[in-house]
Order: sequence, then structure tokens, then C-alpha cells
Amino acid sequence: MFAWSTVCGERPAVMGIVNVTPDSFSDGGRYLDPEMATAHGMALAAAGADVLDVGGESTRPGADPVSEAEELRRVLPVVERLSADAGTPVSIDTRKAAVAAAALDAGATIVNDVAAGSDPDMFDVVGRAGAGLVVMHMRGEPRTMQAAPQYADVVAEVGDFLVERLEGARAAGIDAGSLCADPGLGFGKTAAHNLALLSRLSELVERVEVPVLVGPSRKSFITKVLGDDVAARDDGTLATAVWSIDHGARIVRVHEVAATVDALRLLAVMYALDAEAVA
Ligand code: PMM
Repeated sequence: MFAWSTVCGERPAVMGIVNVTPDSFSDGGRYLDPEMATAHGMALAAAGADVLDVGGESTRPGADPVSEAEELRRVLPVVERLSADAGTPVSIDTRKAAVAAAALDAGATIVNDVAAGSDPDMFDVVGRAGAGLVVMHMRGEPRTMQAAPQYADVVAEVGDFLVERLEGARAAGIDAGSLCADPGLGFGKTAAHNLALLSRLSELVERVEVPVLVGPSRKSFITKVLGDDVAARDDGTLATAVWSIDHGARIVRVHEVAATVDALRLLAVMYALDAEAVA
């Protein structure tokens, strides 16, 4: 049975992004070839990633859904190779229970479900496999989610949703130690909503009672503050990742693994959890 404590029990974890898609936020098309995606995943593992997250359907705002067959064609060879060779757990980033089931058969041990179990078979598939699960908040669905999202209190509403879905996952037989929650930065939220979720992240961490994962990487709320520049997206990602861990998140999902690993190592030294690093 997968337990998050094996990944982020002692120190926070870095989840490296392996998008096998033609149209993701910042790396769409770069790793559509399974060989290139696998090589990229291996490089992220060598750079210190604790988990590799393989996805075959872009969920950027406005993206069209892809068929199950196409998603499977993209991800399965990559999941299989990385599960065998990378030396880290592999998660499958999918909304489809059938894709999750096939990826778990191919060696993945975690399902990263940005739709939080909206496929009625998803919790069953995860529970039966004894896999880990990331339950993420999304308002609406990718094609339309950025059309004027509104909340009275985004932190309270995202917290309510996550608590309810985590309860559903437990009721379906998934072990509490296999669960992780994610506020879903950029999924049906304005820049102000995303920044409020980060600003009040500690409240969410306290409410959900499972490890929290945050995925800020290169998202457009960063450019709303820093301007739209490629380097600024990575600088802002790093700042957000460090902030998130310092405010109780246990896992950050990023493209730039090496820089994040370094930043979190320095943070650990400042916490004096790892004083030997400066001896
Ligand atoms: N963001 C994206 C895709 N999958 N999964 C989780 N759990 N959290 C996220 O924030 C998240 C995700 C979109 O970003 P990408 O297209 O750069 O991968």
C-alpha cells in the first residue's frame, strides 16, 4: 500500500513534471515522443525529483479533452520505463479511471487526479490497487474554467471541497495515509484567488489533515505580478515553492527540479533540521 510518509515524511518532496502533451502550459510538445519524455523524466530523477508525474492530457485553460486511447498511447510507454528505471515513484496525472488503472498496471503507484474523483470509478481503481492519490480542487473543467470564476471566500470553499472529496475517498476504501490534497492553483481561479490560497495556505494545511501538494510552476498568476518573461516565471515559481513548503505544504510540483531541490535544501538548513550541511 502506498504511503505518502515514504515520500515526504522526513523532508518535503519535489514532484517533477513529465508532460507527454502537445499543448501544456510551458513545455507542450517538447516531450511528445516517448523516448524524449522518458529521457526527460530520468534527468529530473537524477536532479533529485522524489516523484515523477506523467501526464498525457493538457489541463491548461481552454484545452480540449483528449480520447482515452490517445492518452494511453502517450503515457503508457513512459510510465512503464520510468517506473522500471527512474528509482522514484511515478504518478499518473489523469482524470480518467481507465487510464489510471492501466498506468497502475504499468508500474505507477500514485494517481494525480485533477478532477478529484469525478470519474465514478476512480476511487475504486485507486483503492483496489492500494495506490496513492492526489485530490485536487478544480472549478469547472479546463475548456471553460477561466471564464470569470467567482468565490465568496476562495480559501474556505476550496477547503470545504477538499475535505468533502477526501472523505469520499476514505469512504470508498482508500487508506488515509495514501491521500494528499492540492488547492489546484490556476484551475478555475483568478490571479487574486491563487495568491489568496497561497497567502492563507496554512489554513488549508490545518483543515485537510493529509499532506498538501502545491503546483505553482510557471503559472500565469506569477506573470500577473512579475510580468510575462520566461525567466520571471521560473523565479516566481521558486519563490512560491519555498513559501508553500514554509507554510506547511509537503510536496511541490515543478518543472525546474534542480533549482527547487537546492532551494529546499537551503530552507532545511535554515530550519536547522540539517545543520551538518554547513559543518
Ligand atoms: N497543474 C497542472 C497539471 N496537473 N496536478 C496537480 N496535482 N496540481 C497542479 O497544480 C497541476 C496538476 C497544469 O500545469 P502543467 O500543464 O504545467 O503541467
